[in-house]
Amino acid sequence: MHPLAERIQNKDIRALAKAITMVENDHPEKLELLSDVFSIKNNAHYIGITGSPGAGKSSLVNRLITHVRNKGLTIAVIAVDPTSPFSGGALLGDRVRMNQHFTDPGVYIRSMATRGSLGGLARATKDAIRICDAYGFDVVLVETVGVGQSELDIMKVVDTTALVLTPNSGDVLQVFKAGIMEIADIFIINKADLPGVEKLKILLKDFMMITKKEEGHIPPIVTTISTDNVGVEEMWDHLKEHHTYLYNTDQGDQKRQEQFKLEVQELIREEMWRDVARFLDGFEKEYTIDQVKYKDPYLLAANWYEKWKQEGDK
Ligand SMILES: Nc1nc2c(ncn2[C@@H]2O[C@H](COP(=O)(O)OP(=O)(O)O)[C@@H](O)[C@H]2O)c(=O)[nH]1
Ligand SMILES: [Mg+2]
Repeated sequence: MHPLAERIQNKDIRALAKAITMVENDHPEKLELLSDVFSIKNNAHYIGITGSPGAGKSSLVNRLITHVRNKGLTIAVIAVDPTSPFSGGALLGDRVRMNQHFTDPGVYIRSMATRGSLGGLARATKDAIRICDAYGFDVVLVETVGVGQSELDIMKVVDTTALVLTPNSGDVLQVFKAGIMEIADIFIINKADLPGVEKLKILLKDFMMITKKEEGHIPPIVTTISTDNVGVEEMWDHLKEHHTYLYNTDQGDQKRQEQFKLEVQELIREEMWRDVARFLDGFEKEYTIDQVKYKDPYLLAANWYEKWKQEGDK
């Protein structure tokens, strides 16, 4: 077994942090480590929290941490920031807010960004989730910053996706366009102290009619006021309920099977892309940018592809 995997299994928190950094940096031993990590996973509940910036995700996560800890469970939180490692602001605010949990060994908080990882942020996030799972956390929660394509990718790797909306913000349409409506397992109307909750509920139900699946889990709508700790228990109960559904029904089984298939495909794609990238790196030196400028891109791509295949056949 990879020494880091062994240390993670023995609850060495520094090994956990180091392993996640290796994943972010696409370390050469990454796949070997992850395969060992996978063999010691403990089946934690993977939860994703998504929603527009300012919807109250971090405030809710903070409340949830306390709630989960009171139930005697441990929790890892991964804050994903696809923009850059320099964004600071939002995450810094989160850190201050979540500060109260920093000395609790049952809580681990980590922010993630891609630093050129080939598989992208969603891939790195999934690997980080697995690492936290292997360490033995009962719950691994991922918080994203917004509702774009990378959020959508990330939400495809968790068990349960909670979508946080706020009354009168108009973010429903944005969320709908991003395709997040379809993958949400739980809708949360946060800031329920503000007017417009009933209107949003009606709107949500309309959208649910459009995106409705033929069978399976019907996403519940939960209202919360995270600043006053209202609705957090209900939110947690619904998250758990969905987890139970995943493990006890055919549809849940099917969903997990789909995710597994997708993941294998993703890993193959990443491996192949690694090859292609290496090839292109070398090949670009032969075709300088000046030569490329006025050439037919289709022809050039076909040309490169042929060369790549020949390389592979050798
Ligand atoms: N009125 C009200 N404000 C809230 C509520 N939840 C969060 N906020 C505020 O909304 C702002 C953004 O919250 P934050 O948790 O950082 O949102 P995030 O960007 O989705 O993580 C903060 O100023 C919070 O205090 C709520 O239930 N009601
Ligand atoms: Mg936040």
